[in-house]
Amino acid sequence: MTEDLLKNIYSGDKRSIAKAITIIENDLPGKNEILKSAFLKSGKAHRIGITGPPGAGKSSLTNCLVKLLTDNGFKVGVIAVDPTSPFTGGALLGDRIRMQEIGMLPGVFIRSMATRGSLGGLSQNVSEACDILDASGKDFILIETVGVGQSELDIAQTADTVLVVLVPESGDAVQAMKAGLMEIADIFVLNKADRQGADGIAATIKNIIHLKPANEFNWTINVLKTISIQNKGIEELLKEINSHFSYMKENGFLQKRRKDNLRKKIFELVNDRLRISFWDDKHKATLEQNLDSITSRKKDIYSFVKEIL
Ligand SMILES: Nc1nc2c(ncn2[C@@H]2O[C@H](COP(=O)(O)OP(=O)(O)O)[C@@H](O)[C@H]2O)c(=O)[nH]1
Ligand SMILES: [Mg+2]
Repeated sequence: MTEDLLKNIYSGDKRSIAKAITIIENDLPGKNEILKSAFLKSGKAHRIGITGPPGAGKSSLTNCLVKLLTDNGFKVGVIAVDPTSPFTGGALLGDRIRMQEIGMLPGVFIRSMATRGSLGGLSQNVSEACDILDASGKDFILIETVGVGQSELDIAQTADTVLVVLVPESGDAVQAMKAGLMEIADIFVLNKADRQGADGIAATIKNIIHLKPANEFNWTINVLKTISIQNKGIEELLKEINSHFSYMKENGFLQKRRKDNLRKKIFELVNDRLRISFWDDKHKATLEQNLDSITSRKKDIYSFVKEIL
């Protein structure tokens, strides 16, 4: 059964891809077999992280890029990590409608992954979904995340190329710096360049880039202006994205970056497995038996930790 599913995924069948991602998200039977097989088939796609503050135009830009890429004959996968509002419990309707439209294009697969309060398992799920899309033959995978929390930055960093999207609003660049977005950007996109002050903010961002020491890859970070609602600046942006990928590949940096990402992922997986297997009923009971004497300071926590380990 899983074998058939895998075969259909590798032929690019949308429903099978969707099914596989659901199996991964919900930890359903077959998950391991799918992941193992897909991992070995992946590694060909160019993964692009698109991050930035809410409302900057990440979804609009994603749409423009998907259209341009499909026009050029490429197959594209999109993973959108939607902000889950605690009040509505869902992504913005406008985003969803736009996403559905491009999802109809041939060769395009779109998937939203909800944050569901905790981000813990999310970054694993997202990178696993990317492996499925990669194995299904997508040339490009776009990962849209809101750049606010550490885990969301981690998701963006599983990409080969990271776009940080900002808008010409006062304080935006400063906010982005505080949120750690400056550190992960390979390309800055100043979207909503139709608004006032775009040139000023672009200059500010350029100044900030120059103040920073060059990163290990010595890549020149550029600031590109776009107006995604008018489809302006998108071709130039794609050119820059492709230049970055070529640069990374030709200098052996892509291999290095992917190695670093995989090392991190393996650490995470081992930590998770150890934690889960360690806290079995026996160890939980031992903890409960000792908590009273620890709370009343008859026993110190450090000796207990050593003991239980
Ligand atoms: N004026 C202007 N508005 C834009 C532009 N790009 C996106 N928007 C609007 O900004 C809002 C947020 O865009 P969206 O793509 O959902 O942002 P996201 O939250 O970063 O994904 C939407 O109402 C868009 O129509 C642009 O280039 N110029
Ligand atoms: Mg969005």
